[in-house]
Amino acid sequence: MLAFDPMDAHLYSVRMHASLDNRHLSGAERLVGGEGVEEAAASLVRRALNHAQGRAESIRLSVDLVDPDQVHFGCLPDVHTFDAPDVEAGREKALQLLLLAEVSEDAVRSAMEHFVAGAAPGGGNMRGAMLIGHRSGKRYEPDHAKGIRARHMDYSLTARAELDAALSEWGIGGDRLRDALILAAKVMAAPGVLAELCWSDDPDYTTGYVAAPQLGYNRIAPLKARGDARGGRAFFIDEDRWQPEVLLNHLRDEVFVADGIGRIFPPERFEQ
Ligand code: WAQ
Ligand code: MG
Repeated sequence: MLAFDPMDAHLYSVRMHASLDNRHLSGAERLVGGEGVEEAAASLVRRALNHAQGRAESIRLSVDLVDPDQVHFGCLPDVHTFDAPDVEAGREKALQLLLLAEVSEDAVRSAMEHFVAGAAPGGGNMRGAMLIGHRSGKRYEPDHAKGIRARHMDYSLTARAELDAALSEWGIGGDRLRDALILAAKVMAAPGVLAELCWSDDPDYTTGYVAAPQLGYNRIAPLKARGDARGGRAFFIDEDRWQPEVLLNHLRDEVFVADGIGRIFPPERFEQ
């Protein structure tokens, strides 16, 4: 699979962006040593060509050498999975978890209302995340269509293999989970971020999550109804402490490689 040796001084970012009718279809990134670039590029192209929501019309690949001073290693959060009886119960569970992470009920409701309405101007999906004030629920991201995008994160070869093995014991896994988990790991390490809420804009993917440093990565199914093509991401920021430049530098420019996994808990079914 991926070739990545932490001692390799030459780390490359290999990024793929696929579009259809000038719309974003799929995007992903791998961080690999020089000898892994070719395979990473091939696997990303394969992924773009096999996307469930249509055949890519245009696929762009970029390969960039990463500044070694920007590379940080860290562990993945614990993974919990909650199966809710319905969307309402799932969202209530998400609210309860976010309250534990010091996010106000107003801020949670604000984020969810934006997801439901379509958080981009005109009611579409955003390309990145909203930045939501933890008390006021106010939006701080400068561009409401683009949002804030986190990038430059991946698993080491061993962490990826360990994760896949641990997840498969409970019959879970896949690209989506892997991508969301590594993104959440980077976001929860960001200075000024208290928690994250996400559900996909893919109409067939109804599982979402709440992530926070003290709570880990909490998958909740369902957070939306099947067939609903709206989704989003909110990074809840501590309005008393966050510093825009520091946060954006972390999310955009620092390079995060997970070289160890957390605990994977068995899926838990709950009733209201
Ligand atoms: N940085 C910030 N926000 C992003 C990024 C990014 N790199 N990529 C996507 N987003 C935002 C954007 O607003 C999308 O509309 C929204 O997130 C949802 O993106 O089983 O698949 O890629 O544990 O559709 C979560 C559960 C799956 C996974 C989430 O999100 C699991 C998912 P999607
Ligand atoms: Mg999507």
